[in-house]
Amino acid sequence: MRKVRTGGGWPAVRYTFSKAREAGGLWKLWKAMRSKNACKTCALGMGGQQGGMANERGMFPEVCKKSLQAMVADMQGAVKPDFFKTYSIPQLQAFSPRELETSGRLIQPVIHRRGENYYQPISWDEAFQKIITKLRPAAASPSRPATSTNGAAGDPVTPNETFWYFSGRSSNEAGFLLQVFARVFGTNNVNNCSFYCHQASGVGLNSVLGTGTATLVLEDIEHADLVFIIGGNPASNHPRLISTLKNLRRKGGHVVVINPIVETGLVNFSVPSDPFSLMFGSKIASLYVQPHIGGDLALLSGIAKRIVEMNVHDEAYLKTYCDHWPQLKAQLASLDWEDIYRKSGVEADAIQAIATRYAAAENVVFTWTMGITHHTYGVENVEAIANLALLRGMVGRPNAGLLPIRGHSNVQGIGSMGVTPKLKDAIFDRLQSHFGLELPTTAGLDTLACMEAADQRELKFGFCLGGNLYGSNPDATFAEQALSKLELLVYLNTTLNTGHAHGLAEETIILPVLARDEEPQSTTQESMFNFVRLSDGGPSRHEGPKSEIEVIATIASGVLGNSGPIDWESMRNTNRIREAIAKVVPGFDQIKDIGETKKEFQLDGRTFHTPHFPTPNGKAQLRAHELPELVGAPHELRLMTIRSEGQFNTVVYEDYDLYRGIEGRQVILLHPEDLDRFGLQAGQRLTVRSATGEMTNIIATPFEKIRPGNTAMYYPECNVLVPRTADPRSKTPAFKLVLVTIEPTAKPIRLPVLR
Ligand SMILES: Nc1nc2c(c(=O)[nH]1)N[C@H]1C(S)=C(S)[C@@H](COP(=O)(O)OP(=O)(O)OC[C@H]3O[C@@H](n4cnc5c(=O)[nH]c(N)nc54)[C@H](O)[C@@H]3O)O[C@H]1N2
Ligand SMILES: Nc1nc2c(c(=O)[nH]1)N[C@H]1C(S)=C(S)[C@@H](COP(=O)(O)OP(=O)(O)OC[C@H]3O[C@@H](n4cnc5c(=O)[nH]c(N)nc54)[C@H](O)[C@@H]3O)O[C@H]1N2
Ligand SMILES: [Mo]
Repeated sequence: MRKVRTGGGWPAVRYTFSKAREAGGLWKLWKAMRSKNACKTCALGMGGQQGGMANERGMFPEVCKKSLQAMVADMQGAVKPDFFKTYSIPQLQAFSPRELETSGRLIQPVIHRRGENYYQPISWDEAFQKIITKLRPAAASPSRPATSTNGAAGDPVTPNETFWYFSGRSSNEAGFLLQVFARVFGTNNVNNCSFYCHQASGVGLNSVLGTGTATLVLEDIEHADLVFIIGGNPASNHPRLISTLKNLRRKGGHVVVINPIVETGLVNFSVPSDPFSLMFGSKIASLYVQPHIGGDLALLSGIAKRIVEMNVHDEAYLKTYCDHWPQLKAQLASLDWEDIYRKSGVEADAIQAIATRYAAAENVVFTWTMGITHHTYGVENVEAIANLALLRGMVGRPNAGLLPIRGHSNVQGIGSMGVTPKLKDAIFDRLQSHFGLELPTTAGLDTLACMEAADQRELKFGFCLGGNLYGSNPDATFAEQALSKLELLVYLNTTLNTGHAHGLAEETIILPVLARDEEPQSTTQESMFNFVRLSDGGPSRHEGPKSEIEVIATIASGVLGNSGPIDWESMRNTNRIREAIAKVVPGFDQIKDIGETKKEFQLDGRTFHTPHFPTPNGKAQLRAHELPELVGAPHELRLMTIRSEGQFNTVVYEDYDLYRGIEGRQVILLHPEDLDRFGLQAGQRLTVRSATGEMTNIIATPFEKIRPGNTAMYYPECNVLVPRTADPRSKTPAFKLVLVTIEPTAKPIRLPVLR
């Protein structure tokens, strides 16, 4: 097995060339990568009008493996004409996520009906008619037959029997159009993948600061002298952040990593665009601390307690710009050190080392990812990070602040566009007044609640704008069952994923859509720094797929007609959608003529360089927390479910996890001490059990970089093990803390063959 001691580097460069071959040549890939479209992977915001491979400050070249993977995946050939005739549903179910992804680009709408073995081709017209008939309100459609001709699945549904799920790859325009349509249709069951991702960050930041996104811009990090990386693996998942960290280290700054796994790429990374770094590697972490999974709240509180004990907090700032300082101070003082060590798994000297670094720094940025949000106390985790930053006045000034490192390339924009069950008051009011609408006021359902309602047969129709709702869900067995109870489920996707094989309703339609850089018109995306980018679109690579906007506009005008308050037909034009966004979404005024001016912009009111926050009294609200117990009996392990280097969420590009050096995905990563403790051998086949499910024949893989007592497996394959337990405040499942037991898988009993 290749041993990798640094992230990035030559393997990343070699990878580029091998991907170029797959894409049909280096020139073709180069052209695609340089086109003026926002990057399709994470929300760091590469591309747009600065040209591909440039960051939002115009710096070039900025590129990562992920963007190549995503680009090459979109550049692949179409699924073979006989694909859906060749592979039955059981065969598709046996495909791995990688095999599904590499089956090719979807170009033809297909439908699967319960009881049949295969997906069948269906024309666009038929598909639209089916969906429209299902949704058309009785009153508005005298032409609809009174009784259904298609059995139960043909009966129309009422608005609150539908749900609308959005992934974070679609444009602001598609997101806005679909959410407005769903509301005018009559439901607030509108949600996005954020509920499985950074929702806790939005809720936590809002509770402390009254704003839900990063408080700073990219340039601020460049001038920071200390960056915290908490609960994330940006070396694999946000590689371009690593160049920023490398530069910061070179200038004498520091990086503190808090993560139960020592991630190779966070220790050393060879940045391919920097010759010196490429040759010799760059040190990333100055200090690496390994808490137990779920130990962050105790650890963060411990650091805060130490900062106050050392008297290096900013008492004047806390008194002037924050509420509840006396309460937080008293609560920190009351915490018991032994309790902190035990619950975090971090000892006094490590806490002291972090506090000392923090105390010595002038400009500090706190970043975090899924290791923080994927817990039942994800919101508290985020609040504790905010507390820690506020303690030294690091929020509301240049070169410092809070930065949730977002996942999908436009997940933040999708949120800004109002893809949440409850609309922000301002958006709600402006939508009503601008269009003269009457919007529903019923409580909408979050993502997991939609799945549960589907399981209760309270929902009958689902519409998924991208993503893989089945594959991203906790409790995969339940997810399959819940979706199977729907009458009609519509997927808009570019490629096949596990949802298309396992997430089957009575009738399931897959509509093939264009990727961002194939759109006939320009679209916009929002980065995690609140920067709005313009993507030009480009020529379609295949005949067949339609633009998401066209699909949504067709369905909306078919269901609601065009004589009402909104002329859905005219909404096929992205300029028209942007005019509406400018009128309705606060801060987005400049989006109105971005199609012409091409002027990308920073959203107003999102960056905080002075300590005045959009809370009712303008002050930050400090929050005190109880420390959660460290769970896990001696016979159990705490399991985190994570991504490998070679995947993007439920899409698996390759089975090898380069920086961790792990071959294969049906594995459980165990510290050698745990292997010994349970009397197991490396390579042995294990059964992994949780309260929710079990997996057999999982390979025990020694991994000395994980904190003993904790273990890791790859998502989405392991989602059968993840319970539906969610954070009550953000509704985010605890994907990073699943209690499991392990034992050798019993060998299959071989019965004698009777002759
Ligand atoms: N290559 C690639 N890039 C991606 C994605 C991808 O799948 N592949 N997905 C995108 C998306 S949608 C997202 S949300 C992001 C995800 O980006 P990340 O959050 O970085 O990804 P995960 O693999 O979920 O994260 C796990 C990290 O959290 C650590 N961790 C686990 N539990 C804990 C804990 O209790 N405490 C602490 N402190 N750390 C913990 C793990 O050791 C691991 O390093 O990446 C985005 N970018
Ligand atoms: N156990 C476990 N579960 C998790 C997580 C975890 O860490 N552990 N992470 C969670 C997180 S952070 C997230 S964000 C979710 C991910 O949840 P989702 O966003 O729902 O899933 P993805 O796998 O990103 O979706 C991939 C699909 O998007 C489609 N696609 C790609 N580009 C486009 C496009 O331009 N338009 C359209 N319409 N479709 C497109 C492709 O067909 C592809 O199959 O999973 C969550 N689930
Ligand atoms: Mo995510």
